[in-house]
Amino acid sequence: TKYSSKDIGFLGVPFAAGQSRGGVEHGPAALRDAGIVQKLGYMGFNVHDYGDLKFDHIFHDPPDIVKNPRSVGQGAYQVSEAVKDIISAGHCGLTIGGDHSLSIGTVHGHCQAEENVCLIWVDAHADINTPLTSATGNVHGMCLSFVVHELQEYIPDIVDFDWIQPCISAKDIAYIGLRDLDPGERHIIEKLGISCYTTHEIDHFGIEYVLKKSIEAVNPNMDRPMHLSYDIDSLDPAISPSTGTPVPGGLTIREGMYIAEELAQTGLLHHIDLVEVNPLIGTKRDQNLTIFTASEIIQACFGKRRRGNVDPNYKLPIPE
Ligand code: 4U7
Ligand code: MN
Ligand code: MN
Ligand code: MN
Repeated sequence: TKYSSKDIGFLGVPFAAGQSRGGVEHGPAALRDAGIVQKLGYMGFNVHDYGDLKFDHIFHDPPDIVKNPRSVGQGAYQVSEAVKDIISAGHCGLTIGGDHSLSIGTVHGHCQAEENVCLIWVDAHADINTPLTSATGNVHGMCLSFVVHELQEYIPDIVDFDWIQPCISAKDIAYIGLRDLDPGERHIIEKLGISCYTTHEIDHFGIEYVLKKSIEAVNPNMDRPMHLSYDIDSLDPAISPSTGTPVPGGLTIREGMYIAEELAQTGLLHHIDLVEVNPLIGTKRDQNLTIFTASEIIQACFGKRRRGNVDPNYKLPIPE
């Protein structure tokens, strides 16, 4: 199948077992209620709605080395199968979370469907703890460790995680926006040489330089399909307060939009995750603001530009 930039495979993932706060499972419904499917339609996309995944409630899921291992392991498997179908159908995937543990599934499914995928991870956090370096046991802070080849000797056996095939190398990952790293994560980034521009580097070099270098790091010839995993907590809590692990000093809306607009212009984004919107956190204003921010970022990822968009065949109306 040939990839079509005009077709979006939309998938809701109402999933929360990768972390400890209730509400993040309502992210897909909140963005649907805000009209995201229609907005992408107005932009000229054919939106193929794959619905929201349904997860069996697992009554007996005691912690292993991680919390909720069966729920996360089985849930991420469902995500992987769905994303594999979406990418195999030639669509550009859009997955709305849900907590970030679902990205085990999106990255895995994407890599099953096409070769040579590279990854841009926009987040306050590196999400690359191993189950043994994690201080919390929450899988949303470990998702990358399960899919990165170089880390496999550090990953213990976990019930319902045995289906995961590592599929990404350290050189295929570029981090942007990090500002809250655990010691094990900092060690892994340095040991494996992962491209990493924290908010410190954004302050120093500016977002334009940081994004250019990040793209060059993973896609120097601009010939690889790109997977963008966008954690809403990468942005400053002033514009995205309703999220489970907010960290002060985040990306401005302009930096966040710049990343999305520029990546859209590459024409190489084959899958986008937008995760960690928790519509139950904060005031009504906080919730609406966070959902609005997420909706604008998603549209920018699909080509909506602040400079304005116009059809090349636009005709100026003439008075009668
Ligand atoms: B998110 C944390 F300890 N590092 O591992 C952990 F600070 O998907 C946070 O980026 C992880 O929101 C945050 O639990 C995961 C913690
Ligand atoms: Mn995060
Ligand atoms: Mn994250
Ligand atoms: Mn978070």
